[in-house]
Amino acid sequence: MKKALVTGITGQDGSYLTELLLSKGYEVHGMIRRASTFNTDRIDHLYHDPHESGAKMFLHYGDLSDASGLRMLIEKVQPQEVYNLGAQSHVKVSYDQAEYTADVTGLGTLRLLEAIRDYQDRTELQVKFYQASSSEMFGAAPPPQGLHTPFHPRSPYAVAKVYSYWQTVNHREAYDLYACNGILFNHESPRRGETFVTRKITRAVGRIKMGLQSKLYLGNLDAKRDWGHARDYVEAMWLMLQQDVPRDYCIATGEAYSVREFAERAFAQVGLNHEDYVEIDPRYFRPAEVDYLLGDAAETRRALGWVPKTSFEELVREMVEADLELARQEKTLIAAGHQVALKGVGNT
Ligand code: NDP
Ligand code: GDR
Repeated sequence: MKKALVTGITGQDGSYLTELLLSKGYEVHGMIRRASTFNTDRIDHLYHDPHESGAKMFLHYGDLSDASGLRMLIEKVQPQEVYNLGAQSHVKVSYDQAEYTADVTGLGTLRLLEAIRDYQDRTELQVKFYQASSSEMFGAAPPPQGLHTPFHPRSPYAVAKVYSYWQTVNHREAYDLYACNGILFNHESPRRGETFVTRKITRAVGRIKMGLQSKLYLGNLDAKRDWGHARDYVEAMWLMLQQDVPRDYCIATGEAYSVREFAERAFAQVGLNHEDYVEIDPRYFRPAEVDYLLGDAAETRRALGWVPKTSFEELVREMVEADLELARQEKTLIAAGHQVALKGVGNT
């Protein structure tokens, strides 16, 4: 049985990847951060008490800022594959926490790569490594962006991802590590964090439709993104580690839509006009914006034999339907006298 270690297992991608790996018969070990509240909502449906027979997913405390902890974890788990999905992943937040983002999203990757290199050298057991690289690294480069597009990062987050990208390439070239960068364009789902724009929109659509919210405040509506579905994209991650030779890949749908178009479609799905509800609040503008991301993934698709299964229309529909149901449940709770708070999203 293959063993995989996943950092960022509690995130959107971590949860879908874990489902995929378990379905393929893997034993999955996830690194989670200690928090004063539970942060495992997205993977709770996969959890079995490790004392019971048949448990295939195991969770370990750890943090990308803690090199010795990472080393101990690799030693303990002895994985054949490591997926580094952990990161401070919010672009706007990276402006408020630039150094922290560099530490976790940038240096964290180096700490993990060094732990793997050391383990592999000593044991001669191969560990394949996946790095969650991002289309944000292309930043200001004009579309379409692909493997040959020079990076021009536009945020502390994107700069940290560029650092991790090159550390991954260098570990492959210098130490013969099986290490791949998956440069993934935006991918969303009903499990997307609520401060990313697609989920912020679909959450608001559900709540507005149910009469729980009256307005949706957004920033730059003109930004364009190449949006796919996270469930499809984690398949590409896994495929990258099943090839004979390690290399880098770009994963995208090849279609881009503006934030305004996403909002228009999401509101229209419940019979509402987005113009009646969306207001602009400059606090959501970024010091430097990434205007237009459109992926050129043709070569990667051929190499991996991968195609996205979910269209833009299906993605929006699935997210709106899920958030409508969530708002219905909230309404029922409120009617029963429970307090349901719209969680504070600050300036994100
Ligand atoms: P999420 O923000 O949903 O998840 C991030 C994960 O990283 C969470 O599990 C989080 O833990 C964990 N994490 C945060 N800080 C640390 C830390 N200091 N040490 C260890 N773990 C930490 O991101 P996604 O699932 O959307 O993305 C997965 C990865 O892919 C990220 O690296 C992201 O930057 C990258 N990426 C994402 C794209 C997208 O469109 N979704 C596109 C391209 C790249 P906790 O739950 O405790 O906060
Ligand atoms: P992004 O995603 O920055 O592309 O990073 P996000 O959804 O945060 O922003 C997309 C675009 O929407 C504009 N926007 C807003 N964004 C947010 N969050 N909130 C708003 O109110 C709002 N209004 C307009 C933004 O300015 C931006 O142009 C995501 C993350 O998952 C990264 O980790 C990942 O690497 C990239 O996608 C690819």
